[in-house]
Amino acid sequence: MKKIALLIIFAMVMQVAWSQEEANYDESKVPDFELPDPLKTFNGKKIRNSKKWIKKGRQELLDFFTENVYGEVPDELKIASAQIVEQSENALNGKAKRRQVELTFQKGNRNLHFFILMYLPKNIEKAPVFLGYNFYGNHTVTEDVNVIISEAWSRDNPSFGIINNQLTEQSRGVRTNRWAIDKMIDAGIGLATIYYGEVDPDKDDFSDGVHPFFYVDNQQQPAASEWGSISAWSWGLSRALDYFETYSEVDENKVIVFGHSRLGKTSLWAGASDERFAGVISNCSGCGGAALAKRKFGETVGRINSSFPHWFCKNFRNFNNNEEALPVDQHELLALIAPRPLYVASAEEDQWADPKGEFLSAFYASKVYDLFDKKGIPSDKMPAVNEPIQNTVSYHIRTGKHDVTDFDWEQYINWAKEQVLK
Ligand code: GTR
Repeated sequence: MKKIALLIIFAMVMQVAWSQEEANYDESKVPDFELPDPLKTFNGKKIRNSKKWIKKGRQELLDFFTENVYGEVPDELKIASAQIVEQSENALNGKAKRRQVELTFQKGNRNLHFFILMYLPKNIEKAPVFLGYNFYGNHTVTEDVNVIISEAWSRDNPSFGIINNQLTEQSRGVRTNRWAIDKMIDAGIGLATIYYGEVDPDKDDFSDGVHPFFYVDNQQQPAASEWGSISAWSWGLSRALDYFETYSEVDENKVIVFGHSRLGKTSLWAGASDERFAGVISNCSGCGGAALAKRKFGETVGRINSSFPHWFCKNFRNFNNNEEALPVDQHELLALIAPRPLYVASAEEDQWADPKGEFLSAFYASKVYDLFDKKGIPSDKMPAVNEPIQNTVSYHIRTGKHDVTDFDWEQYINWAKEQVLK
């Protein structure tokens, strides 16, 4: 008897250890799961029209994701000052206007600054823009020598010359391949980008970035339902949008929020939680982004919460190795963006992010778009590689790895022109 009990305990321990270490990449090992229906309320009532969706379904899903996944923003913090610190009418070989704006936030003796770098088409008075964070500073997205180098903390990356957590001249232009700025400008769309580390350094430390602005008494970190870093980064995107509402050269009604990977999780949450964003793009966002959690394919909830304990709110840990217990899944995050245009993209070699889970999520979210007579993903059969489906909800899977490529931008630009800007 004792032996059997010991064996059972051993098997349980091994199972936990296995689920923490091994990622599943085998479609035949994807568990059977039931996806919650976005058109049913938590207590099982059917949602039949867009009005009911907005009032009831959307609201309770938004509340759930806020309190249990990304975390709530504790309070309001408005822009204290906005200053154009540098500008040119003749940037990018005369193609575009360049603006660098410093936003400052203040509370007590705390200050936070972040810089928005903008390239805007010259011939448009009020330009639509793609707004997205970059990973290593604004000066990495272009060779332009005028772009200010951020002084904020950065993850080291010796291949970009980033050591001692400091960005330097050596990393100028190292990420131009991820930002097809010329193509955007040629299409009449500007780019606004921010270094995400200025809003919240990407490390498990809640003493820096925007989080401490709201601590009460001796609080050292956010409460279990309060914001992790993804929610803090989303907050920053919304503040950039606040700025555009006051700024004449950007059309605040045509801001398309974009992000890759962890910053794709961020663009989705920004688009879901702030309905002012006109369109949303998720590039290889994976777990905690577009990918369905219940498939447990590639990265899982337990894995992401242990590798990156600061990204989500603490309550999300209740679902570590326990995705079955989630009353929602990520297709419902996507549905929160309806009826606004949404683009989900994957890369064939990015199995860690579960391309199929990202696709199915867009497909199941389309049900909510139907309520608004907006066209989503018409079938649950994945399209062939490099063959985009472009509707109000769009999807593509391209060849290649976890990255942002010219192919991706060409699709986003076409879709933006057709679905967002028309
Ligand atoms: C990975 C992480 C992914 C993705 C990626 C990134 O290590 O597991 O969820 O966010 O980082 O942001 O580059």
